[in-house]
Amino acid sequence: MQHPSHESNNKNFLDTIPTTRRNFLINIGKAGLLASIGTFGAGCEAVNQGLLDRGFMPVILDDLPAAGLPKADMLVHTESPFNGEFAPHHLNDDVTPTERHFVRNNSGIPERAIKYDLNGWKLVIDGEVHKKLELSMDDLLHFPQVTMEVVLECAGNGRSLFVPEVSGTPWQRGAVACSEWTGVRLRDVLQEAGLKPTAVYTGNYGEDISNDSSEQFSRGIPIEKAMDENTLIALKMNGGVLPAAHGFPARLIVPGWIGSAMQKWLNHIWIRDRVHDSEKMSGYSYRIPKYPIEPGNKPPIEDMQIATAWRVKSLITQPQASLEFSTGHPINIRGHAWAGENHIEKVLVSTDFGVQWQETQLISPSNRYAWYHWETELTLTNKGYYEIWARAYDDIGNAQPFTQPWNPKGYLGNVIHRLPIFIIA
Ligand SMILES: Nc1nc2c(c(=O)[nH]1)N[C@H]1C(S)=C(S)[C@@H](COP(=O)(O)O)O[C@H]1N2
Ligand SMILES: [Mo]
Repeated sequence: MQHPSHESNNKNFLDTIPTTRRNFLINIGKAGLLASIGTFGAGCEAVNQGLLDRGFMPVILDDLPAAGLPKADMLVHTESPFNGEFAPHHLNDDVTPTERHFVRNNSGIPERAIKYDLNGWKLVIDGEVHKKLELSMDDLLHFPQVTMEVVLECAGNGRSLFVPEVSGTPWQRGAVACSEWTGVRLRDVLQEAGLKPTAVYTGNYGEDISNDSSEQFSRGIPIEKAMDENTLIALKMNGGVLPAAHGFPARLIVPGWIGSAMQKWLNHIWIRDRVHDSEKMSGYSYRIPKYPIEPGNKPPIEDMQIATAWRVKSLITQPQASLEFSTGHPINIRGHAWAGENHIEKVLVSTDFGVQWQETQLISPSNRYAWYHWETELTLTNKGYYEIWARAYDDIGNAQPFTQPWNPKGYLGNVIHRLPIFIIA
């Protein structure tokens, strides 16, 4: 935990902001590139004036280089909005460097973030509070600053492993990371505003702009989780300024919970007297069936519930998949494990498709909600094709499944990681 003085912190903060860059917006039509328009507002105007065909909306193209995207070695799923992840062997670090953190955007990166522009920015806290707050960055830096490592994982991580296939970004295993986040406890800010007894949920809003007809991306968390000492309004990532792609100037960090709870480009927290009922909290969005369902089946909406904490999970980050090793040569196996609100008890590995399992050495996380590390050494004495399987167990009796239980949107996938290797004579 750090409590730097306001002055030094603020100076650091401004020193690390990169030079101003520009983003742009382009409209792409049936006939290809139609027009280049300076601002999103102008784009909307073009639509309003009927300059664009019906059903033909502007597509926001972020200035990706200005936002530091794509990152080197990234597997890019979509550029607009930008979504990209890393192969597991790129995630071997104990603390994920910023340049290896996946990026998941539902819409365009706000111009303010790309320009690292604090001008006019404030964080509004309103709704079921005694005192509405409008906090500047300076105001936020006056609260005690807290630093912790936190696993951040998209609810759809592992979606590509669902059978039958589900729609949505086909994340493999890399929409997860564990970086170091610094910021203010959300609790401290909510206490300053004074919660009314009617406060039950947050409604989180960011400055991102929607590039289709859907509502602006907004999710929320129960007041109990908002008041947890580990829930942060993060202002820094890995000791540096919060990058544009990761939510400059402020984002929520909601440890143990799915990434969508961690609103980026945060500028408004509406304290609700009911469960937040935005589009992304409703229907099949970020919701899972209340009971196990047959793969391919879609339960009625009333049988869906909000996805919250992650399930027990592990990742093999070493060796890289499909490498060749010689017979009798010891192989170092390493990875991470995490379990949402729970703790990891052990991680076992198998090289014979789950017949026999062996213990690994478990290394405790730096703080609650950071990932655990595990490692072991294996020697295979016969040539052939092998798979290293890793299976994590949490402290309340759960372990990773061998095949992926199914849900309509491919959320909370935690099937065991199978890593192929070849042993040659
Ligand atoms: N404002 C805003 N916040 C957002 C999102 C978004 O599209 N807009 N995506 C969410 C989702 S679904 C995830 S998984 C995380 C991803 O955070 P990252 O891009 O820093 O990895 O941000 C969350 N916060
Ligand atoms: Mo996500």
